[in-house]
Amino acid sequence: LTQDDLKKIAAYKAVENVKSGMVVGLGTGSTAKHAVDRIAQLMRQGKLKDIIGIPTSRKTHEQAVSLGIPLSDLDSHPVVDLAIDGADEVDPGLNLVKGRGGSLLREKMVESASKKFIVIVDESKLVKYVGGSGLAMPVEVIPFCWNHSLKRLVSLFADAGCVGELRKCVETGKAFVTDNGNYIIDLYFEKDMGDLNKASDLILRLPGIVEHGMFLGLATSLIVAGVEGITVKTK
Ligand code: DER
Repeated sequence: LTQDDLKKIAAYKAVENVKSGMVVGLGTGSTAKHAVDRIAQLMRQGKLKDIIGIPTSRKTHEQAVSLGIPLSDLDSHPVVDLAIDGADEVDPGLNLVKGRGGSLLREKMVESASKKFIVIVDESKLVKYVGGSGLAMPVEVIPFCWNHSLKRLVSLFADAGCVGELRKCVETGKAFVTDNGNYIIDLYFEKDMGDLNKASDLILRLPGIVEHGMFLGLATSLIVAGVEGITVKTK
């Protein structure tokens, strides 16, 4: 079983929760891609009808259009029945790190408007604490004085051994620009940052910060696909 097989297994399991007539938040990333494919497949088979998709990125919007999934947005559907999305990290309390694909802002807007939010991951995403993978915890910032924002963010978490860097496009070497025209500062932590809600408040209080990639208390259930099988954890 490859990692992508596991992602597909988790995604297909999550889509069992999609019922005809639902407004469904469509996630972004390589795991969520399988869920979107599966929804379209069930629609083609006539097993799912009257689905309205709310995409969490331009990329997912394009995928859904190519698959013929009818789409809308939060202006027309301020409450979403079910969102299905991947994550970069999941801690034991179902807190997430998301956004390594750069879509965290629209993902968080959709997922915070959803009655149910199922996170789909392969087992490599499980961590003991948020930031524990040693990989990026993304923060979306306005481009204006991004380096100032970077320094203020890093100084907030100095005792967690935090460093930060502007996310760049591999091809161009230029700053990565999100769907919303903003930049991303990737933060890396050596140690646990402690109280996550406090950390979230500190980050969002800084002028120039748009949103961060910690999804606290948003997920309502978790589907993990591992080599030993699937586990489902519901809050
Ligand atoms: O960027 C994102 O938020 C993605 O959902 C990410 O968290 C998971 O991406 P993956 O399924 O490709 O690992």
